[in-house]
Amino acid sequence: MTNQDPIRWLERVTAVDPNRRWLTDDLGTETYSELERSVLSTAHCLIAHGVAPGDRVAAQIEKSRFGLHLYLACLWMGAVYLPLNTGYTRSELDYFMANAEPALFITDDDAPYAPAGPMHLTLTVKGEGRFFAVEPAPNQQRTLFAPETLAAMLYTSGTTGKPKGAMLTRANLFSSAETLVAAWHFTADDVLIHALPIFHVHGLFVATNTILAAGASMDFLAKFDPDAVIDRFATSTCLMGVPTFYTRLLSHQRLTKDSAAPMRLFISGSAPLLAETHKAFEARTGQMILERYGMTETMMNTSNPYEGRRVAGTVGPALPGVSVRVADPETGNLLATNEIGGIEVKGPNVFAGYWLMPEKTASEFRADGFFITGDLGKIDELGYVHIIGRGKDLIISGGLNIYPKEVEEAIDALPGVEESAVVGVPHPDFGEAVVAIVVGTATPEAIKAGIAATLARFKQPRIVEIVDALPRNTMGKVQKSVLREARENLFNSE
Ligand code: MLC
Ligand code: AMP
Repeated sequence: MTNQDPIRWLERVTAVDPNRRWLTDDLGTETYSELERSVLSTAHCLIAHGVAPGDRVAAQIEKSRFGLHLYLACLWMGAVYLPLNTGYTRSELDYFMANAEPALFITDDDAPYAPAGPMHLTLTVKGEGRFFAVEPAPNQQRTLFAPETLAAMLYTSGTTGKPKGAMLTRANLFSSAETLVAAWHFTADDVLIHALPIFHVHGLFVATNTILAAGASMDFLAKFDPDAVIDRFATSTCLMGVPTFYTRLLSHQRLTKDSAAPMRLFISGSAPLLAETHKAFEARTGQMILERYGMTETMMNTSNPYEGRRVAGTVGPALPGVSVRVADPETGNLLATNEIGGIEVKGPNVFAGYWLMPEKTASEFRADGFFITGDLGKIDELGYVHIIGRGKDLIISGGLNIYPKEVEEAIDALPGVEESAVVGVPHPDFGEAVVAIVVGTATPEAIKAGIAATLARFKQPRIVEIVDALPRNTMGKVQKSVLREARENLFNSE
């Protein structure tokens, strides 16, 4: 059991090669033994602040190595790490605080938001702040936690209402990263260009955990910048990104066969990669992007093969140990090869349920333990999964999820608004962009200003249109597909 724990990854490297590089960032290089020391001292500060195993530690902090120390320190001492998108507004945070009841809330600075419940400390990207203004607890042996113990909680929104806290266990984190190391052939010699945020599954678990599990290294960039990423090709081996990374790289002249040659692997996920992007990238660099499919609740489900055919427009077969099937969304009956239905997943990667929502959790699992993803797709004769669409009303913009319902509720609460419909419209940079179609006397400007304080920037509509009425079907339901189709080319000229 003890060997099947994420903290073992760290101990495994420090036992044999303590001076191996963990990451390089703006502050310089950090070795694995330095990482271990930082994780231990951060864990002892958490304990000194009164944080106990099982307590939630919420953090809304800019990306830095100290965020990784905090995450791993939570794992070390058994707290549940709760990372929050830095774009979340005060009202979004109020909900998370009330729902998760964290013992501790950490931000970059003291200024904007002080929640009523938890202790509030600061931790900056330079590793300063009130978090360290405490005498660390005396050194102690690491406690061995059971694999099913909660390790992290990540909020995902829902089609019907408020965000849900997806509970991920130590076993989820461990099995997922171990699977990816093997599937994607990671070794200690790899260097990952890490340009994703670390408040989501992709940047925190798929990227960071896989590197840790392989005992490999990262170039840890504060954010995605195509120039900085291309600069790193010469000294790196792998990039993980959302499709927007690849479309932005493609619009860069410095992306060539030569510049990309030192890299062994480009991975894409979190949103559909257009087949044309896949093909354009191959034509330009001679390398095929490896697309995979995952979800906050399930970590990674499928992946195109490392060796073998990477098929554009598919997300590849189920990863080893993961079962993926397609079923009729209504009846749950299994469908045959190439039939389109709901994608369902089972395996050690699948989460333990939604925080404090047992009924919601139960309704999203089949009796035999398969999780209903809400994605629509099919499995072809070679076992490759094709994602055809979404059963859930969800927009994915630049790899970030937006639930239209949440945006509609914010708009509908404004004066001069009768009703609204929010849809995702094809966008050349973000894949999809948020557009609001509103009935009422309010102006687009007033609506944009009215929701600015309640919704994170990435959820706010790029365009607000005022119309006389929304199209409805005979049942009175708003026809979002009609609204979407009429706007297919809205962003083409951008
Ligand atoms: C930024 N903006 C966005 C946005 N990102 N709007 C919509 N969608 C997004 N994703 C806003 C900014 O606030 C800004 O607003 C304007 O758009 C232009 O910003 P930018 O400078 O172009 O954006 P940038 O900072 O470069 O960010 C774009 C990005 C970033 C694609 C690099 O969004 C990103 O790193 N996305 C990755 C998200 C991610 O990690 N997803 C994984 C989820 S886990 P203004 O005010 O200037 O108009 C998951 C599971 C799985 O899904 O399978 O992996
Ligand atoms: P999240 O809730 O942020 O974890 O987003 C998970 C959702 O992202 C999935 O349910 C899919 O709809 C979508 N997704 C992730 N990877 C892919 C992919 N490679 N292709 C298409 N959709 C994807």
